[in-house]
Amino acid sequence: MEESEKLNRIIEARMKLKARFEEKIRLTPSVADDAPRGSGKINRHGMPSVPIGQTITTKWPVLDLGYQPEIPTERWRLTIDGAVENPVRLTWKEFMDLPQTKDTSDFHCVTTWSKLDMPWKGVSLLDLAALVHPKESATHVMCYGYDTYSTNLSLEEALKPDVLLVHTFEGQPLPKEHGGPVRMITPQLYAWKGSKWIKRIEFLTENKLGFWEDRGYSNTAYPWRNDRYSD
Ligand SMILES: Nc1nc2c(c(=O)[nH]1)N[C@H]1C(S)=C(S)[C@@H](COP(=O)(O)O)O[C@H]1N2
Ligand SMILES: [Mo]
Repeated sequence: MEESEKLNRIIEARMKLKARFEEKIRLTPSVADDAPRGSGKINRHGMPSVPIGQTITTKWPVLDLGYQPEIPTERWRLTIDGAVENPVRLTWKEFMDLPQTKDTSDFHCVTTWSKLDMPWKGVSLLDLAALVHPKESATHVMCYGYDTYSTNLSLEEALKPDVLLVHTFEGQPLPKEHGGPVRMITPQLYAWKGSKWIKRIEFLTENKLGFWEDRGYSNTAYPWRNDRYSD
């Protein structure tokens, strides 16, 4: 298939997915809360820029499971499978040939630090979904890291336009300690929802719990509701 035709197919599928999830996304708490808890000026999705209980840091702390896998880009692969019409296993080159998105967004860690205005570049999960065509029955994703981490998301959260698989931060390759070569980011949820060293995205037809969600963290993780732990 020609490059331009591939791109057109992704754009067409992206528009259909957008239409399919538009209403659900509009109703998510980080867009629709009428009494969001937090302070500071209102951010681009309508929430106070500093969620309740968070403190701004300019440093960037590192959180992991005590192990930082070393994945050279030649060995890196991204599998996207499960409830999709067209499962793929992408090489680095195939990933970098997909439409690239630049965005500046905020990062809220459940351990109470937030880092604002982080400039990223990567591939949107929406475009990756457009590539694999989620089945009508798909409702969630599970993301897996090379370090055995996992974390789950509903599709109305995962398909927001600022959810990216990033490889570049401040114009430089994403450092290994922060999940390089590629990690996911979820600016409208606590940051544990974004897997570092990402290797697989599995589309699911029902919700399942990831690593932290299974150990008492919230399934939903809404920063403006102080939604840190499951009850
Ligand atoms: N693969 C993987 N992803 C992960 C984690 C992890 O341990 N392994 N920790 C999560 C948590 S709890 C947070 S707050 C962020 C931290 O990202 P950072 O270390 O770049 O600040 O990554 C999330 N993604
Ligand atoms: Mo975290």
